[in-house]
Amino acid sequence: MGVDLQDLQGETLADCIARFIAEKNTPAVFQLSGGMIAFLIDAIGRLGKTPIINTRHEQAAGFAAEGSARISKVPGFAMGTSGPGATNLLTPIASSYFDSIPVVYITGQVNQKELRTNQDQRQNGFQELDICTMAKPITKKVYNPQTSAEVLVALSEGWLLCQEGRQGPVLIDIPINLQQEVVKYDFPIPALSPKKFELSAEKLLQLSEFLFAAKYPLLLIGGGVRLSGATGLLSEFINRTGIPYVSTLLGLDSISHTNNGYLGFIGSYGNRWANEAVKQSDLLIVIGSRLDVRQTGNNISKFIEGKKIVRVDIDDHELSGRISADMNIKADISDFLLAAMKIEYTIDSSLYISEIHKIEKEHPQELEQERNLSLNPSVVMEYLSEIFLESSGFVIDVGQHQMWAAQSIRLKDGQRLLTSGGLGAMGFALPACIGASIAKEGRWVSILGDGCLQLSSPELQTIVQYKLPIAVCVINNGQHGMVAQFQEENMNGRLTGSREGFSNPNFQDLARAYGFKHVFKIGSLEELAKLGGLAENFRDEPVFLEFVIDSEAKALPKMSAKD
Ligand SMILES: Cc1ncc(C[n+]2csc(CCOP(=O)(O)OP(=O)(O)O)c2C)c(N)n1
Ligand SMILES: [Mg+2]
Repeated sequence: MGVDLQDLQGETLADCIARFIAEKNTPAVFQLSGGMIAFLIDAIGRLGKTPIINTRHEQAAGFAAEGSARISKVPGFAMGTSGPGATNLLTPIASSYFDSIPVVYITGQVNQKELRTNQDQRQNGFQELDICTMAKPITKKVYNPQTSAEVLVALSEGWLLCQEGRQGPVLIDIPINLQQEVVKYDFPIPALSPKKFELSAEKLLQLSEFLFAAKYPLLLIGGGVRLSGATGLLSEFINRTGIPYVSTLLGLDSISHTNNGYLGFIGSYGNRWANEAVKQSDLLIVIGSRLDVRQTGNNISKFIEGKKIVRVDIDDHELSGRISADMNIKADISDFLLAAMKIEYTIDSSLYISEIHKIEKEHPQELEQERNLSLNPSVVMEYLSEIFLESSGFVIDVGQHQMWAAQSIRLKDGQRLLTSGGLGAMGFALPACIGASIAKEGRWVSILGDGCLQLSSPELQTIVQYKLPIAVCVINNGQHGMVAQFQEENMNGRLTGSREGFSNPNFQDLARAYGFKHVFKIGSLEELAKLGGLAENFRDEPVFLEFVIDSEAKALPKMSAKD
């Protein structure tokens, strides 16, 4: 397997792994302890080069590693012990797979002597569990090494693989007896050749024909732009060509929100004017988005009606997915933009842009709500963008509050917005915000619903313990609002399990019990207005803000099931 023979003077495999991780400069290893990873964590601790961040749940460790990787661009590391520690990692593994985030997940495994000998035996060792089979469909690759040399190969290959092409997680399951072995080999250097792309002259010609024939070209920006590190190139492309643009949920932080050509957030819960911009466009260039149902609605023919569609994606499985385009370009987005900029093309879209902004003025987001609310969630989001204008970014959970945030938060250029896209996992925001905050200094803002907080509240302790400058913003509508809205529309208003039979603790008391010193409850516009003045007091400290929202507030406009 091409390993370099070297005398490593008595280093154990655990020591080698600790050294490997330290050399990679990942911001931290996120973990919850357990016997089967104790040697690994001990080695990382003794080496003292990589911070170990203890979360209160392995799921949180995984989400935090994902948050860290999204921000630092260095793959994250999350660890959990065998059995329940490993199964608790499955949700973040799926999350990083669907959103293409490079994370190395390491699970401890029982001693090889304790492993079951046949697949019909349920379990042999205590907490023995076949995590590799479970994680296989939600990783780029699982590694089930049998020797310490194979662990080294797994780590060096997995490290590259998670970042190569379409990024995503890998899992390495390491038996405890191997961790303690004295290793005679150093890490091999695996050969993974990055695939390069060139836009063929023929495709370039077709693209330019599409562009010159179009009256209303529009760019649809997805999460792939950030992933390929193409945000700078994209803004150059936009400035050069003058093509206006809309964004998907995951694309929101790859584009400028202050440029006049930004026509909003699209999709089932998108801004009315953004969806109108898509409808009116006659050439839609989709960059790094898989065009899932949340973006196009159920009615695909309505979505594609009256326009040519060009799709650019690194993954051809996405290109052959739900929407078939007039032209598919399999490419890394940076490579595509560089090639596309060779086309001498600009367009004056000012009329189209002003038509769309007119709709925005006539139907402002906050007036989409059906009735007067004591606190309008869109106004809260606009306000949060203002008072946290200087923050490094926003990390949003899953539910109505997620849509309110996506519709109304106006990002400053460079500011980040993270959320759980493909998996839509409640409980993502708080731990992912912890990871983001470990990866990059500055104020971070986590926006989460009352339901989501109850999936992740133990991580309030992690925030306080590590003194992270996170503003925890809870949008408390006393329910699983997104489900209640769905039930109201589809189940004759029966709200079983979402509002009925739902309860919250006193979040103010909870936050104080965890040691938050700055704890506020905001239930009216007057109280909201005072918040800006208070912000000075909690500049770099954890702060807990609870916004009380009427349970009747909805995520609107909403495409109907027929759209
Ligand atoms: C782990 C998980 N369980 C269930 C769901 C289904 N779900 C989607 S949104 C939602 C409600 C979220 O409640 P809350 O955090 O209060 O947000 P709200 O919709 O009220 O703003 C639920 C239960 C999910 N997405 N993830
Ligand atoms: Mg709620």
